[in-house]
Amino acid sequence: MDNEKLSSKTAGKPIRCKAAVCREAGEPLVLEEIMVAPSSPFEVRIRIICTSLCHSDITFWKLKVPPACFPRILGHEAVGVVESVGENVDEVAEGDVVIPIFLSDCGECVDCCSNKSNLCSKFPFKVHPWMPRYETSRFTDLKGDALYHFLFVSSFSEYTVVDITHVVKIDPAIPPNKACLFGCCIATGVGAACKTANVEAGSTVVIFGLGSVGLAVAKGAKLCGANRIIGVDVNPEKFEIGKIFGVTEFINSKDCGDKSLSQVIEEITGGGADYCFECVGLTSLVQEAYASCRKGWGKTVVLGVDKPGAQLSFSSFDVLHSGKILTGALFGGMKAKSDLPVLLKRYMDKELQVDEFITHEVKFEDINKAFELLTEGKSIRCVIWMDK
Ligand code: CXF
Repeated sequence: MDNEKLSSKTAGKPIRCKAAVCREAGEPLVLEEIMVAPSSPFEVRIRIICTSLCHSDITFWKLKVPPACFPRILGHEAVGVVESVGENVDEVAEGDVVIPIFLSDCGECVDCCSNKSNLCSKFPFKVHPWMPRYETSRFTDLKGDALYHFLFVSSFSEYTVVDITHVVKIDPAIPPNKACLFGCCIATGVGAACKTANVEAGSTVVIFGLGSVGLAVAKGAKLCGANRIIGVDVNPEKFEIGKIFGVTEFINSKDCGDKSLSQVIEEITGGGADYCFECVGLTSLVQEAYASCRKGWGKTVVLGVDKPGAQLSFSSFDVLHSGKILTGALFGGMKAKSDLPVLLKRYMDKELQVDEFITHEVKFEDINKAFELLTEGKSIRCVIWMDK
């Protein structure tokens, strides 16, 4: 090991710290002391400053079938400071502020070298219990038993270890409670509108589901100059909230009478929307979104996470005759290392505001409160501070 890299007092040694461990599906997280091993080569050990809670954490917290596995350290939307780095890491150094990202950007594979994809094939995205490179865990409980990782991030711990291909160095001037949101929600929603769909100025956008990702899509669509941003949700309170994020019209999907949602949308848009975004994770809604976009050029982007194995069904005749595009995007199609810094700059330049996403902030010991707020639909984003 390079001596220069052993500059911090803790580098190269295991760290004992607090983590919120999910020991059983759907049960409150258990705050316990754990051991975090030092980074192996190409890895970075990060002291988490704050993390936020995303719906995907809830999905995998509740899930009882594979890829669920316990005990696991969840959390994948965070910002932290590099505590130490393993061998062969030159891109970041101790003290750097970083965002760990659930998608790898190795910079070497065909996909990372292409500007057409953000899906690394060296370390493909999976809901995996291990570190990507060595298929081992860096976490153990005080009995010495391994704790599983989550989405290569596991931010519900004071310290975590992340592969360098999953780490993005950021401007330390960015407020941490805002920075962490860029680790999933903002990048996913804004990226989906600005990069995956490449929404054209003057166009009509429909967003199915006004949760945090849907609201981030609205922000992105507004940045792109969309003319109409139609929000669809079952909760009428979401319209007032949506307006703050750029939503211009609202459809309550429960109030469509004897028409289907897509019939209502086709009527009010005069033939279908230019872009549809499914942000719930329901196959039936993906089908409605596809049916709601305009023949010839309509594009539907799927962002929601449905249950494992959920299947879509389309008539092949309709697909042939519609000329529509259906695509999915992880992380909004954004490349962690090249696109995220550009988005963060747009935030720092005040082109993109994100303050309104943060509805709650809690201390680490109150992390289960964050779960309650999100499951009860009371929060958009609840930031969890590790040391406050
Ligand atoms: C992701 C979040 C992590 C699980 C898969 C979906 N969302 C956005 O890309």
